[in-house]
Amino acid sequence: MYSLWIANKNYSSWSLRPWVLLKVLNIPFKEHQALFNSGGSSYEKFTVFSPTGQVPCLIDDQQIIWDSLAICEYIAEDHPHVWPQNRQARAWARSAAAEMHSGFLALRQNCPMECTTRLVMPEISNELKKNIMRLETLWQEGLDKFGGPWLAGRQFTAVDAFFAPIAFRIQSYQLPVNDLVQQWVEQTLTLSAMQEWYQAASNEELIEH
Ligand SMILES: N[C@@H](CCC(=O)N[C@@H](CS)C(=O)NCC(=O)O)C(=O)O
Repeated sequence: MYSLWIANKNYSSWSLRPWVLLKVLNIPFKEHQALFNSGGSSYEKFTVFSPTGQVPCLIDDQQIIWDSLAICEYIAEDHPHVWPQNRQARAWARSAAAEMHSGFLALRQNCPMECTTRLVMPEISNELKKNIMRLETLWQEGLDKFGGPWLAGRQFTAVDAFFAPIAFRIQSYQLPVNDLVQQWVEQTLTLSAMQEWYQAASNEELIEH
């Protein structure tokens, strides 16, 4: 069985991606949690199981996979429904997930994932506005092309998992998004896997940054 190492559910957006994917697709795994050190790096603690000193990290027998995108691709080799069946949808989903993996910097930096936080952003920078507009364009395109209700079609796939932390961020910072994105946010937040994550995040001790 897969072993998935994650950090604090309240903060670790990268951990959420493979975790929610495995949960929603009902793929069995054993969860291991290593909590962030407060006020400093967790590198020493995390290198015990992860070569980069970062989470998430998947262990499958002797095989170690240490990056959220690589983890989803590894799981997809055993479980092809991680990505959409349709080739066009799969190409789109992979592109959008990769874009999330390497982009959306303003969104990540200005609105770090803190599931239990609620605050209104005093100001939305131009860079953040551009990221929000890009989300809206992606949503329009995915839902128009593949028919929804998930980003690349009828099933929740890895592209939805990659954007799942955005649902918590939009909720926490009350970001102004159009109805299409808001609807996806609501359906994502009501998934039992997301509620389980949120509940566990609420029970964790808060870390002072
Ligand atoms: N590209 C990596 C990024 C992983 C990453 O940045 N993880 C953060 C936590 S969400 C981490 O482990 N940070 C270590 C620390 O804060 O000491 C991935 O996709 O898995």
